[in-house]
Amino acid sequence: MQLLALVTGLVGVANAACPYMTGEVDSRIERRADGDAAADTEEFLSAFYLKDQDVYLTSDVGGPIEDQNSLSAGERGATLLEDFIFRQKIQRFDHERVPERAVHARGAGAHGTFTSYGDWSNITAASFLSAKGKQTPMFTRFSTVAGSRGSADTARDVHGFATRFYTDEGNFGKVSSPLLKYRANLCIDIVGNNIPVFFIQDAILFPDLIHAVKPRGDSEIPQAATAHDSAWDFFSQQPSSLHTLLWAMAGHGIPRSFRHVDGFGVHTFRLVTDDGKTKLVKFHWKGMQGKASLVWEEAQQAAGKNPDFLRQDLFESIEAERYPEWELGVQIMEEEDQLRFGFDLFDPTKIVPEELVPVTKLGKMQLNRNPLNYFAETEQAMFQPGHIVRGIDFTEDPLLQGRLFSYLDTQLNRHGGPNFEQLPINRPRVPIHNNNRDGAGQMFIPLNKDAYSPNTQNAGSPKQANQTTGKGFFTSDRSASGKLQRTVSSTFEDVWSQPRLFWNSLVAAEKQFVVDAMRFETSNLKSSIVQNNVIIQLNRISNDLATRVAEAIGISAPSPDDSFYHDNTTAHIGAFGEKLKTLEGLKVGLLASVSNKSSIAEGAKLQSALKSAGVDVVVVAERLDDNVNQTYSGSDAVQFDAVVVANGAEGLFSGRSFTGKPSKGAASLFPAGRPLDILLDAFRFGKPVAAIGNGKVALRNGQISSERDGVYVADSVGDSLVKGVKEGLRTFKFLDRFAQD
Ligand code: HDD
Repeated sequence: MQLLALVTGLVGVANAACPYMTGEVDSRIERRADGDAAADTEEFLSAFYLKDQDVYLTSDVGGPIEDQNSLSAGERGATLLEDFIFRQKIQRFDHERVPERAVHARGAGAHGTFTSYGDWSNITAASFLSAKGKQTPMFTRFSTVAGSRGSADTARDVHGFATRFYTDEGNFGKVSSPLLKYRANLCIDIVGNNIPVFFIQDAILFPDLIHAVKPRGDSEIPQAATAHDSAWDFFSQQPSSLHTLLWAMAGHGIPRSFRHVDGFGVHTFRLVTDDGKTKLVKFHWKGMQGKASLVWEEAQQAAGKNPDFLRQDLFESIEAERYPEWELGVQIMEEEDQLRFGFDLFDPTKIVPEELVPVTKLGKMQLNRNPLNYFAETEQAMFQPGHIVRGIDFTEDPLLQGRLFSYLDTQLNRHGGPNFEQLPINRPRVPIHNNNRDGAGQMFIPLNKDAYSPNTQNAGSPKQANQTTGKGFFTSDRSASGKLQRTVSSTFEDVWSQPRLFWNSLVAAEKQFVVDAMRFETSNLKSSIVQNNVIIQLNRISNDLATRVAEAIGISAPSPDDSFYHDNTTAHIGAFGEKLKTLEGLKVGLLASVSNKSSIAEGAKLQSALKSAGVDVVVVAERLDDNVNQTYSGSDAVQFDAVVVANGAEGLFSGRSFTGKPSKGAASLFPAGRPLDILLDAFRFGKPVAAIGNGKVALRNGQISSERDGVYVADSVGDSLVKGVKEGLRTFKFLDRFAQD
């Protein structure tokens, strides 16, 4: 509180004994500060909050101002250049944007807490893993890769999963400012994706990959899509991309929500103990919600109906105090295992199958605080794989090595100078003691006039820390030597066996989704050379896959190219076919009618039955009314994870949408046939559907057999309906609904 008053006073905003704790934002702030490690983040960030209740408008330098009209010479006269109020306001507006991220521009973030499951000092000196129950504040940002900042959330893409830990690693400097009263905190970022592998093996190819995937140079088309010639030209010329591509074409490219993805650090990293012993590890974030994905038609609809599909889900879940959680795990390997599994652990296009090395769970992340300002927190969060702490070290993976340069460079570009680490969301919560100086936007006032080392003038300070004194950062004991060369390691050459492992491991329906996705993408290509090259590459993974895609684009079935064929499989690799672990935050649409009040009353009954599972029931009717949440005109199947037709609403479902005529009176309230469309779309998108009492007429009109899996019929909202809907939601997608070649 004292801190808040200090800062608000400094920036000229009226301050009292914090008179602002009212309203939506304030309740969020209060919730943010209630006892866990994130309260640390909260207290720290609150020093920077600007609150505008009951104060006068001021200029940027603090004088109270009026800004309703610009200053002019006479009532009709020209506007005067001397109007500094006008100039400042317009100029600030003109400078509101910073460059969007070159990739991963579209995203959403949240604060959270990491809790260690134990004392892991046997494998790492990292302090945030040093004790059971130890909590560390975090900030996590999810994203898509290819689209611009305003692109639709449900474009098919790899999804970013960038996590930052504000850890309490070892800087023990003297605290000199009330703004810096926090114990030492240092950031570690695991900047990963929801797919465990990457397109390329050498960072020097990253601009080529991104130029190929991004829109073409002349028309800037297409937005957030890979279904164009340059993308597939690159993929088929650079077959290291095939493995990641296959994951993206499967369900992982179109997740149901950010809450329903797993995350991966992708590279192999090193963990280092206090006495310098190293292990090689792959980082995993295992979602405690389970994995769930959309299907392509649904994702396309969602992109138009609600471009904010993913960010809205995350934001609303956290607001509703349904906090998503992920367990941080590591696959632990020895230095001598680098080539042991038949591939190179430093090749980022490879997974280590969990049958070979199981995942050891180290702790849990819970996301429990929404940002209070999107720009200041999420947009200005600047992650770097180079942010590591003592106890974690890099490896020779050439993709990782290149990233260590690129992220720092990109932040310099986005912020326009080197002081981006001083922004509240990026700032380590410690007094910074070094001889780095100046630069645009310096927020500190360094008092040491002798900014060099070694020195005697400042009694040798800042002193050098080392492993025993000051817990200095240290690098593991590794060496590098070799003849200079520009080459791909021979241990990186086989880029087909693992895509085949992935393909072999999918359930049949998800294989079909991959085939359908590839057909969609390749049928959008103009170049038959590129199309042929794609089939050649797919054929090195699987003749079945290649043949099925080729058929759709008029290319004759290729003969098997079987050098890399095998029958191995691995578990839990697909996005479909496994039950959800929790139903929290899922939505059921109850399709009701205002002309029959009892149909609407079923909403409350269903809601109370599903409440304990965290499922929300949304009552839909012709128009807004008591206990009606939304109208048919504002509703679509993509908004719901299951759809239930209420008893008494069947009159709205007369015949198929393209032939049926809606009943009189309702016609002007919603597009013709919308209720039936919602039901039919829900069914064809694989969702559970149900009917209560006469609501089954709607199923009949839609030619949906109540014998099908995931279709539930009951006389009333009772145990059997609720059990069915819950089971249906857990299954999430009924895969028999999708035709297979
Ligand atoms: Fe990257 C952003 C993930 C390879 C260059 N990357 C970025 C973000 C994620 C990833 C999640 C968004 C962070 C945020 O939310 O702000 N990138 C990856 C993964 C990779 C990868 C998992 C491979 C294992 N990236 C990669 C390479 C390069 C980059 C090889 C360049 C040589 N990535 C960038 C970047 C971005 C970025 C251009 C854009 C914005 C930013 O860094 O902060 O520097």
